[in-house]
Amino acid sequence: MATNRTFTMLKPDSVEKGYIGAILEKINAAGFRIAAMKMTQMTVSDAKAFYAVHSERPFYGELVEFMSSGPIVAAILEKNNAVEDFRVLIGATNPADAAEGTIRKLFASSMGENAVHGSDSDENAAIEGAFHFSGREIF
Ligand code: DAT
Ligand code: MG
Repeated sequence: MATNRTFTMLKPDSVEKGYIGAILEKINAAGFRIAAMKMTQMTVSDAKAFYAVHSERPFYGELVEFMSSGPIVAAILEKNNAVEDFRVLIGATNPADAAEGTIRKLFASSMGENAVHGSDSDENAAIEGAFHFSGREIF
């Protein structure tokens, strides 16, 4: 397993509820190194572009509205097998289906407001990281 990177966002619900510290603690405890991190807010057009792959899905409008509704914490995380291991750490998309101890089980309230984003492939991790960070912001 090569050391590699994934991209995450602590979504507006996590920031609003004061869960930034608790979620970062889980990420650190799972062995991820933080390569980049910032608090930011996506505009509606940012969120439309970020989630363009979902543009035909019925929840796209709701997703774009929610993800642009408040500040997020965006980060690039490094670890062996980063993409897959982070998906395990966050749990299923629907928190009702998420395994015990996962970030979504602990902190998410619904399918839409599900606490965190995690990239689904190395290719998308690179695209999503570059969406939010310039080269000078990645360490
Ligand atoms: P994931 O975030 O687990 O990769 P996804 O890529 O299928 O899930 O969808 C992106 C986000 O869209 C997801 O985190 C929450 C929202 N979403 C997905 N399916 C939904 C649904 N059926 N209803 C409402 N929001 C949904
Ligand atoms: Mg996804």
